[in-house]
Amino acid sequence: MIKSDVISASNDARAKALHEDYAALGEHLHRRGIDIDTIKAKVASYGVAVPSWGVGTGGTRFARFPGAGEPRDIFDKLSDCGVIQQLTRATPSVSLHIPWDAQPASDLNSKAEEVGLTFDAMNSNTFQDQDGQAHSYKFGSLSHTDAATRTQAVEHNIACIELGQQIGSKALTIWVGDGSNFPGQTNFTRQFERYLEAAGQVYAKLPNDWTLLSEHKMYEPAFYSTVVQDWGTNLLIAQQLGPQAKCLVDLGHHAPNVNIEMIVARLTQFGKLGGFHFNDSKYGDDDLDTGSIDPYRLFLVFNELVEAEANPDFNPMHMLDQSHNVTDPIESLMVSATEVQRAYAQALLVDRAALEGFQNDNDALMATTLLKQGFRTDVEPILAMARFENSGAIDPVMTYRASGYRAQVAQVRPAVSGAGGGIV
Ligand code: PSV
Ligand code: MN
Repeated sequence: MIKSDVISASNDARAKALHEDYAALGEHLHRRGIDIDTIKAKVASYGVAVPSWGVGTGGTRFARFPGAGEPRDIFDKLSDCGVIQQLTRATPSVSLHIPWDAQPASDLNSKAEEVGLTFDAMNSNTFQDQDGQAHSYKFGSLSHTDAATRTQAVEHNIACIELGQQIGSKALTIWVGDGSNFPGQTNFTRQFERYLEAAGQVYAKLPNDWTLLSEHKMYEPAFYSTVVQDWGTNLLIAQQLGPQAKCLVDLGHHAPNVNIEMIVARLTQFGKLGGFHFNDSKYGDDDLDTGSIDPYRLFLVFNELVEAEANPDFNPMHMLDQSHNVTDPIESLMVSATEVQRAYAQALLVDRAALEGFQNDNDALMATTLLKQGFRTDVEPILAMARFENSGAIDPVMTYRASGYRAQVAQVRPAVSGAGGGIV
């Protein structure tokens, strides 16, 4: 964790300017009929989960260039996640990936308590073979042609639920890489039947207060066809399995230019939007930092979420899912959490009644200008004030750099070597 005097010193240097900026923005918003403190309160209570796997340097299939002081295990990862929460106050929970993070529940719980975190959705992994497992996932997992392989994948998912129950998680996210690489390799229908049957066995073991989140992705690692390739197939799964099954939307899992905010609206309308993996992308599943490529799209997604907020049953889970290759993962995750909060704050500024009026009058120009007005508003003083009042850092990245955290942990975490990808 970061020493509190480091945070105070950093905040002391910035507090006067923040108060001035906050007051100026408050006046500006007041003229627009918006109470800044109301927006700040909503932002302050907003949280997005950090992916445990995000705090290590990712790497591509070409190479991985590890940074100094990389976490050695889930306990180091939780320490890093604790720092992200300490400075941003926007990331109160962590989403685990099993078996990468498999450890006794009591150890996970005590570490989480020590660093002030809780556990979000559990992520199963049947896209990789694990030491000691009997059957390979080379040709699929929940949809494999071999019944014993499917059973192994089902049992792994059930084990994730069982561990999750002991650490306070309330959701299981299933993403499978199952698919095919050649036309003719698989029978699309039979493969999906097998998937539904196996996923149904997992669903049957879901505790009553849990959600099963199914995550679609267009391609990769399968390059010709993927079993759960889009939101349509995902919706079929969620409808087939039952009311506790919902769809998870990873922003990077669509073809370029797909209207993701509209997918969000559709799934919301039918009660099947279960959660998000936030990230950004330029070409494919790039896992770039949230809001780094297309912040307007992120805003438009939040515009749909704010629109749906009035429904008390609407409570999708929010998680980041990123891979960091050229930045310090802690810095990237802090900035990304802030970007998600920013999109939320900007969407809250949109006058919904006025928007509806423009829509009903078919005044396209005024409608879109109104949205843009929310997006163009610099809400940084709101975000910074929410952090400051919540004992976080006015400027998380500069405070983190001033703390020397990375150099300190590097002294006890041995350097790891970069693995080659072994590719073309
Ligand atoms: C797959 O690309 C994915 O988005 C899934 O959420 C996985 O759990 C995660 O990335 C980590 O590999
Ligand atoms: Mn994902």
